[in-house]
Amino acid sequence: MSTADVEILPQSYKTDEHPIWCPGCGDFGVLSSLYNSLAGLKINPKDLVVVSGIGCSGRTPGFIKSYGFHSVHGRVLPVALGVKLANPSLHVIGVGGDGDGFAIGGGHIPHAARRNPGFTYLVMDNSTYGLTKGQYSPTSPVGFQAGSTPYGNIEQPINPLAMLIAYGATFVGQGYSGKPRELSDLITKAMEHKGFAFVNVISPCITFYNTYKMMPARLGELPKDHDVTNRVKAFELALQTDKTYLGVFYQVRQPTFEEGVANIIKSAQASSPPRLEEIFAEFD
Ligand SMILES: Cc1ncc(C[n+]2csc(CCOP(=O)(O)OP(=O)(O)O)c2C)c(N)n1
Ligand code: SF4
Ligand SMILES: [Mg+2]
Repeated sequence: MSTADVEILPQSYKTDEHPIWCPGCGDFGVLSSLYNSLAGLKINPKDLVVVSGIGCSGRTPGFIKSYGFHSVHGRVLPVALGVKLANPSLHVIGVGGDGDGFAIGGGHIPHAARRNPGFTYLVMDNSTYGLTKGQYSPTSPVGFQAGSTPYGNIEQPINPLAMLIAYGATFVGQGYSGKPRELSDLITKAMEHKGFAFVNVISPCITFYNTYKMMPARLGELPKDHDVTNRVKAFELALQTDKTYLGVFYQVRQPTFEEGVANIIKSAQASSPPRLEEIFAEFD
């Protein structure tokens, strides 16, 4: 992967399009952290592809000077995997919301996690469907009141970190849009990771579910001596939902999907695969 040979600054990634998010939306913090990480890593915009789903968060590719694909609701992961597989030398980032990723797109998560493709998946988790006016989402708490749950949500929320650790993602972390410097460090680590890197970002929707006031009391640091390769411990920490821990919960190095595919191609090229006529002959 090449890095830019000219000086590159966070603002170098800004497009002419101004985000139309509500003033104060958490997604602004995520975007500025992302600009900082990209500049710190000196990623050449021509080597970057940002893939999104649908939602307020799904607008992100429009605000980053790079290749971008504002795809279909819930389909960030298969599209990003396809991009990475087509050209493994690209830096690929998938972005989307909690509804996009954990509701309609939830079925893709186990397969992305176990295949371990080399890209970063950022979920801007505001625990609501922001774009469609604040319905409850898979991460809304019990009791959440909205137009779709006027008597309060009765469903237990998904725990994204525990889910991704359980499914075998090789990098699992959590950040907060209100702590952009720490978030940028986390995104940088995720992008440097070789394999599937999942980052859940608490990114409040100030219009439909403003959690900014309650967040400071909830925030917690992961224990300094936490061994990120200890999956059981990472799972235990992910389950401690009385605090919102920020940082890297889990990280291990395992073969990536694209490395596996490259090996298959090598093996196939080194052997003499059956000719098509031979395969067809079997069905005669
Ligand atoms: C197939 C399909 N179903 C439903 C929708 C309507 N829809 C658009 S965005 C969205 C949910 C957005 O919530 P989330 O993914 O959390 O993103 P946010 O807006 O909160 O960033 C829904 C249900 C759609 N666009 N396509
Ligand atoms: S509706 Fe919520 S998530 Fe969407 S832009 Fe406004 S504050 Fe952000
Ligand atoms: Mg959302």
